[in-house]
Amino acid sequence: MKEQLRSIEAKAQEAISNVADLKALDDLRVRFLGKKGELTAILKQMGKLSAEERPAMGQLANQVRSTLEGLIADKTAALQAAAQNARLAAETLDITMPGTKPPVGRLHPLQIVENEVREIFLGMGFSVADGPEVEYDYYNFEALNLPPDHPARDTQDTFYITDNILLRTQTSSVQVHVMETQKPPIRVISPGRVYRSDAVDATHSPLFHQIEGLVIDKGITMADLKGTLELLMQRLYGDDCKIRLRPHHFPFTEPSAEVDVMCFQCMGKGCRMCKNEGYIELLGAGMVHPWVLENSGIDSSAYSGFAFGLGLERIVMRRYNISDMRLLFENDMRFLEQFRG
Ligand code: 2NL
Repeated sequence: MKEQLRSIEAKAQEAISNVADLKALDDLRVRFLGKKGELTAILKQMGKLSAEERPAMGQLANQVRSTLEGLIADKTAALQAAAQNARLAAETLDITMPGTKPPVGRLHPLQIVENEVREIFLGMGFSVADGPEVEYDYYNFEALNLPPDHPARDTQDTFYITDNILLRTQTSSVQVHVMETQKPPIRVISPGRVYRSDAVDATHSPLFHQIEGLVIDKGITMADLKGTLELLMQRLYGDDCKIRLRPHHFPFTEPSAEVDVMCFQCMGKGCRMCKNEGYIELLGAGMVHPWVLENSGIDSSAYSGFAFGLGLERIVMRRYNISDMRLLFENDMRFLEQFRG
């Protein structure tokens, strides 16, 4: 029996030292020390021993049991520590690693330049006026000296909702609302979307953006018009930028002018970019026609004013050297991500 105990002890010691996980270790505990375990089986045979042998054998059996219990406890602790270390190693967190950046949107190039133009005019004491894109024919055409049969309507063919409701072709409509509701002095700009029934190509889009300006006060002259637009262009393109006015015709202004800006590539000398002109056409302007003032209830004998309209796309394309207007409307992220507002 003594040999049996020693042999169980040796077998158990060997098995415990080789075990690799807690589950297997617990199986060993059951196998050797459990109710139906090998050690228990031996103890059940104690009754067969003589009274002299029994105490020594009992002592030995208890010693073996406590040795094995001690080994199992140590092994449990060792396996638990190893498992903990493995987990710590696997879940290591390097807090010096850069985080994952959430994608951040940016302003559209049209919005970047519109904001710049807004700031420039706010600095000159203008306010910003807003109005409907779906507009009455009256505000878009008639109030601006464009009666129903006027030939200039052909160049601004638009989308009609009904006979007298349409998508605005210019933001002048907003300024007619301003003239009806505000008394001079008036200093406003009206940026916004406008529509024309044009086919899409590199320089045309049925939807584009305009910024119009309107100033009405006593004693406003063409000099105010030129000074204001010159300042705008110098803020946009640099202090040595010059502008040039050429006579033109718009139904809503008299006199009217097309405004050219000095080519920044050749500084007015003439190059490929400006087709040897030295200047590039950028916007239209003029003194508000007296009938347009009167249409909106402003006394044209007391007040005068100037107005201008510029296409935002053209300014943006010049600024960023963009050759095709479609790029501004296709929402291709590879294109849009290049602009910083
Ligand atoms: C262009 C340039 C222009 C205006 C817009 C305007 C507005 C009012 C009264 C008079 Cl309320 N004029 N706006 C003036 C001149 C030019 O736009 O090329 N338009 C077709």
